[in-house]
Amino acid sequence: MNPDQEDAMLAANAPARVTVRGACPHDCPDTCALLTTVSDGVATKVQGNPDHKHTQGVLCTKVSRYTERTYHSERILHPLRRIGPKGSGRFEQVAWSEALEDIAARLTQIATRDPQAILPYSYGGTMGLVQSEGMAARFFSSIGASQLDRTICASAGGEGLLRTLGGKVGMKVEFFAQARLILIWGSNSVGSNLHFWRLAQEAKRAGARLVCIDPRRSETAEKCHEHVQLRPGTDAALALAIMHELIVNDWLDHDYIAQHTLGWDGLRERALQWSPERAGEICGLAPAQIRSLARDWGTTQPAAIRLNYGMQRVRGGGNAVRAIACLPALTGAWRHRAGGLLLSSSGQFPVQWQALQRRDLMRSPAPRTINMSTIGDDLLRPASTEFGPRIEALVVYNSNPLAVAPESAKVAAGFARENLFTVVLEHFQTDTADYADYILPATTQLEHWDVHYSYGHTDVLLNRPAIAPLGESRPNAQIFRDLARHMGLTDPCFADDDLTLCRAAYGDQVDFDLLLDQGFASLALPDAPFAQGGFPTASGKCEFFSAALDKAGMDGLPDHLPNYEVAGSSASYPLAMISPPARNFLNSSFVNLKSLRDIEGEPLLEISAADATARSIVDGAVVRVFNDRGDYRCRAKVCDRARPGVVHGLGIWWRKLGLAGTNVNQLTSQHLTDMGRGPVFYDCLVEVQAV
Ligand SMILES: Nc1nc2c(c(=O)[nH]1)N[C@H]1C(S)=C(S)[C@@H](COP(=O)(O)OP(=O)(O)OC[C@H]3O[C@@H](n4cnc5c(=O)[nH]c(N)nc54)[C@H](O)[C@@H]3O)O[C@H]1N2
Ligand SMILES: Nc1nc2c(c(=O)[nH]1)N[C@H]1C(S)=C(S)[C@@H](COP(=O)(O)OP(=O)(O)OC[C@H]3O[C@@H](n4cnc5c(=O)[nH]c(N)nc54)[C@H](O)[C@@H]3O)O[C@H]1N2
Ligand code: SF4
Ligand SMILES: [Mo]
Repeated sequence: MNPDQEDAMLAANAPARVTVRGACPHDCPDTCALLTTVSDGVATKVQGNPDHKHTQGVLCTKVSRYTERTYHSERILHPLRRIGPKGSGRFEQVAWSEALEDIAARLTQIATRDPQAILPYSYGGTMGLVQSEGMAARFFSSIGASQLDRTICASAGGEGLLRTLGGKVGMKVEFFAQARLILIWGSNSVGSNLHFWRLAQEAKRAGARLVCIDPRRSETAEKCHEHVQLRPGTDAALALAIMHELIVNDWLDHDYIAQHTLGWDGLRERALQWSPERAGEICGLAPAQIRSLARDWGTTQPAAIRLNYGMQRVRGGGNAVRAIACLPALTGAWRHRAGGLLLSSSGQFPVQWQALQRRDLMRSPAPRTINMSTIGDDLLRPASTEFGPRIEALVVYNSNPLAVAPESAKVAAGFARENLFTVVLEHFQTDTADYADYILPATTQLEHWDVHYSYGHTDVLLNRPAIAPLGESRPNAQIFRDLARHMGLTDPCFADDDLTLCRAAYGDQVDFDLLLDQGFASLALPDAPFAQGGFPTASGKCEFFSAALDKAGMDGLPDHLPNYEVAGSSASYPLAMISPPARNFLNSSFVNLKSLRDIEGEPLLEISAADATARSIVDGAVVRVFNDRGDYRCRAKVCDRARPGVVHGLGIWWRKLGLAGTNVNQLTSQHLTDMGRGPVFYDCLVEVQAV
């Protein structure tokens, strides 16, 4: 049966019981291969594919309940038009034709004045190449809309990696199982990178030592041999002090440094300024712990670092990633396939971006770019020569900015503007959808085609639709095709169907028949990518010194940049707050699934006994967490997960499902990182009070 026939069969609700191969769409490094059981056209079970080596038949709790999400009684199944005030969440059902005609007319009207007043807003709701920016990019380029700088997650670390290793490249994840030492750095793998954690366990059973570097005593930290509980935003200081020790003890691979790195003399001089005593002061660590960590790194082979994005959501995030990414080259860890570093593997996929997204359709000169991390300020900005036109229309898909973007009070005020026209493509009536003029019902991963890359392994995955679209829902790509037609766009690229887009995503770089057949395909990559150097930088070396950064007027060498909001610098707000993910939510997705919300209970603030006692806060009390940007109510959890001086507001609750209509992003700021223009969610001072 060819895929089209299979589609037809599914649409016709053939009574057969079938198992359909798919891919998990979520913004998670594991990119699992799914097997969905379908009986009489209804998906009854979603499981991990046992044949896929990275999935091994295991899914996380969230996605093993995928049918609960798909068939949720609150799924949006019809186009909706606003009937109440913005934000009130009151809508009426309308026909697709009416919604599309009206939206096209409104967008056309704005575009006639200046198409840059239209802004797409999207992120990682689905990571599929087709249903994320596949057809959407073609549409927004063609109409001349403003471009969106998609910085909200990984851009500081991404740029740090680019300037050091040359891109989002690194170890093959499977070889972590053979390492003798693993530093799990800024990552709660148990919660957010489960399949990596399994490899780390395998290494541990074979005798490896696991060290977790994290301000929070996370589910992962408590299961490692050692927890290095540093203050938020001090990772570069720690990495530089490790280098200091590598140098003074001569735990260096001089040959690797000479042949495959750039800028050693400068880095050596910089690192020698970072004694464990100096770094210890900043990090809040005993110098002896830094010395022993350096000894472990300097004297164990093969040694590997699993870095994750949790440590780069602070002012110096880019520099911190640069400093850490230097460590494997100093000791020659890259010589072994089980040594080196992995932050993201996504740069290794041969995605045919131009064929898929057709950026050639963009007008010249290119429209302005708006940073998604400052959407609060930008929605409130009037027209000006520097900024350009005021934002008059927003098309939101695959994202929930009211919940996830920093400084929510401003985001909410922006979305509440009566003269802003907002369209939201969604599965559910999220906090953001409450502010829409139109909500358009989107299909879920069980209902559409897509093809995936991954940032945690190196396999391509194909997702076949398992069931027919529920209600009147349509795939994102279909909605953008429909809008293109209603706006009179005639380029033949708008006729490409989703399967054609799936093929275009990798062109002849991946065997599509293999994908159709088995659902996944491994990229052909060397086991030890930088054993003999060959980094994808301009110099071909690991760049301790970056000429590109230097030329841009920045420090060419990595350094520690203190947070914008350093603990101890404000009498009013003495506590540093980080807001890492709660294990059973994925960003703000799944918060509306009762069974998962029941596990998480209520929005929590983890606080140390010392800080709680000083404020007469008892375990389980409702507290007010606040700073000049706003306040947030949640329940205090007095526990040793938090070190004194640091509190953890676990994320990311829907505002309307929290205790008082706001969530943790009411407190975060719109400051940006040193590199990559990213948000600084974990660089945030607060005070806490019992209520
Ligand atoms: N269950 C679940 N899984 C997820 C997600 C989710 O929300 N829930 N989110 C997904 C997304 S979008 C991403 S980007 C990825 C990765 O997302 P990450 O945010 O990296 O996810 P975690 O690994 O859960 O958390 C990072 C860890 O970094 C720690 N941390 C905070 N500040 C610092 C610091 O300054 N230094 C150091 N060393 N550590 C710090 C936090 O305490 C936390 O334990 O995970 C994905 N997987
Ligand atoms: N305070 C704080 N804030 C954070 C973070 C943090 O750690 N702390 N983490 C940040 C990070 S790492 C990230 S990546 C961002 C994530 O921010 P987002 O990418 O906005 O992630 P979600 O909150 O999961 O919202 C995704 C939405 O897309 C919808 N969706 C899923 N699939 C589809 C589809 O096929 N079509 C359509 N139309 N919609 C779909 C889902 O229903 C969901 O509402 O949040 C950031 N915000
Ligand atoms: S969210 Fe992550 S761990 Fe869970 S099924 Fe998806 S890819 Fe796998
Ligand atoms: Mo993310």
